[in-house]
Amino acid sequence: MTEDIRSIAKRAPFLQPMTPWGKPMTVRMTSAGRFGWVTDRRGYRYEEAHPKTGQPWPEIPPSILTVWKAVAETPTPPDCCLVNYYSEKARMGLHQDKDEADFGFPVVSISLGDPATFRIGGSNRKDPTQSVTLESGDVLLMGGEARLAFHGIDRIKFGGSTLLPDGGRINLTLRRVAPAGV
Ligand code: MD6
Ligand code: FE
Repeated sequence: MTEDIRSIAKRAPFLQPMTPWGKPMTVRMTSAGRFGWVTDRRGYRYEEAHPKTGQPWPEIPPSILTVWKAVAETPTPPDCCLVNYYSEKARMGLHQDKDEADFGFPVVSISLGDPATFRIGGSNRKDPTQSVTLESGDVLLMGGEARLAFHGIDRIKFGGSTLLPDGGRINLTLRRVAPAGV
């Protein structure tokens, strides 16, 4: 699967996303599938082309689609695989994934490389949170009531895995952006 991610990044280079309020994110991102998730001064959204190359995103590799088929409990395929790369100091603030059309579809996440402290709460930002360590190979599904739970990454344990030659962590999140049948 790491080879497949390398070929995605070759055609759709990792970007340093900028939040709508002008702060660079610490995570590097790219995508595969019909839609890629992007953020800049114009806000968070899905786009059908890479913002730098102008090209469509690469297809989602079969090795990654297999994970969705195994756990998502829907015949509808995902149309976005967001690829996040965390280097030593990268983190991701508490957020909800809610730019998709139908929250009946889950978000399926695959963690690779260094372990990370994942924090998850409820559907209100102020709800109490719990932390869990995501290790390389872990698959996490957020569906049903948890679909709109706030979540984020507090930190990674840099060098805690030897999977990636330069260290760090990759997280893949598979989503269905468009409604079923579109
Ligand atoms: C991460 N994950 O694990 C960030 N979103 O690096 C997410 O933001 C996420 O793990 C939706 C569903 C599952 C996730
Ligand atoms: Fe998320």
